Amino acid sequence: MALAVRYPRVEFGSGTGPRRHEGKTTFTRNVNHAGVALTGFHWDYDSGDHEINIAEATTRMIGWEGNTVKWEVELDYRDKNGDDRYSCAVDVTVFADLQ
Ligand SMILES: [Ca+2]
Repeated sequence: MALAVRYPRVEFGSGTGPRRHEGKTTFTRNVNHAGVALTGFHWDYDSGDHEINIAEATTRMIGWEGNTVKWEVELDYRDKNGDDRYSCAVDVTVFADLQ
C-alpha cells in the first residue's frame, strides 16, 4: 500500500447557471482504491453586488481504471433568477491507494 495525493484546481470562466467538470488525475502506478474531496472554492459575481439564492459545490467519484482516477465537480451560484454572470474555481483533493 502506498498512498498518493494530488490537488487539482478546476477553473470555470465567466457564465451563468450550474457548472459541471469531469476531471482525470493520473498517478505513477495502478490504483487499488481512490477518493475525492472538496478542499476549497472561490466564486464571485463578475460585476457589482448581487443577492445570493444558491451557493453550492460538490465533488463525486466516477471511478478508476489503471493509473487514472475520474471524478467530477458540480457547482452553482445564483440569485433568484440566475441571470448574473459569475466566475469560480474549485480546489479538489484526490487520494489514491497505489499498487
Ligand atoms: Ca439577477
